[in-house]
Amino acid sequence: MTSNILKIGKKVVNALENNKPVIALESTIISHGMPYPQNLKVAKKLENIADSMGVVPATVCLMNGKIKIGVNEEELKILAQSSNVVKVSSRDLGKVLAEGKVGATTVAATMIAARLAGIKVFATGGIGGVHRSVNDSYDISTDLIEFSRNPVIVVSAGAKAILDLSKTLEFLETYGVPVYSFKTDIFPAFYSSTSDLSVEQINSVEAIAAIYKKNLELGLKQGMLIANPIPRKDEITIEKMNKIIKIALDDAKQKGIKGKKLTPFLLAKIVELSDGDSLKTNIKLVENNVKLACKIAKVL
Ligand code: PSU
Ligand code: MN
Repeated sequence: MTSNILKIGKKVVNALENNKPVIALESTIISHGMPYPQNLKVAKKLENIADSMGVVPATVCLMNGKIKIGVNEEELKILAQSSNVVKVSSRDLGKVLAEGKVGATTVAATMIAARLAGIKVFATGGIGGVHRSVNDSYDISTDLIEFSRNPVIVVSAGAKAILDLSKTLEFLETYGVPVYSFKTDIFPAFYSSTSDLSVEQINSVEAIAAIYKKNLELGLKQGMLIANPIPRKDEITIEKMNKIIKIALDDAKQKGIKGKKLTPFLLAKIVELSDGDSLKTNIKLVENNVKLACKIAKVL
């Protein structure tokens, strides 16, 4: 289904019409999750990885009052460089479209866009979730809600370690969202391949596709979270990360940073505190997720 609110790139249209594999990619990670110029390099690299695997990449963003599904190099540059790009989650979509501003889509908004365009698989770094401060702040990412109402398979390195992972998993369970870890029963913690939480293990892309198809047959609207641990050689251990995260969280609290600014603030602070190591890890894990998403898209 297309509508005039979508502007789908030629390659993506062609792939969707001919039943060729497509994956969606988000743009908040480019505009608000990583610093320039690494963000631009990463955005291009992710598209290249998909291309080289025979899968059409569809980076999603908002421009000129349309949801763009698939962007060109010029548009990637704007997303990476401009300081006026709005972080767009579900509730911001209508407003930013009405105003014709440039918007970078979060996991939540990208899932909506993927559903509208008929894209079934989406790769990101780490999804948003229940924040550790939830008891005071009530901060729970809309990403989790959109998982309950958009039938899209999202490949993520677990959930961002800045979150309360246990509550994040409980929330997803309450909303009926299937969560599987790929080739392990441990739920990974973004920068680290392990955590003290376990989820159901899934061992093949065929098994993922089979479950997804059954869920569609059942008329279920929810998506699916595939947790893909970062390779051991690229990880930062959870012990090391927890120390850094604690300092970043304290800093955010002291500065009174809340709402949609919190996640970008924490990510940037963690890059600073880890001397850039967290950025390298972040890049590796997204690349790893794109590869798995491509394999899933090919069997679907
Ligand atoms: N994963 C990353 N970097 C990011 C994000 C995810 O590696 O910047 C973004 C995603 O777009 C996710 C968003 O949807 O952070 C969550 O923001 P919030 O907690 O405000 O819902
Ligand atoms: Mn939030």
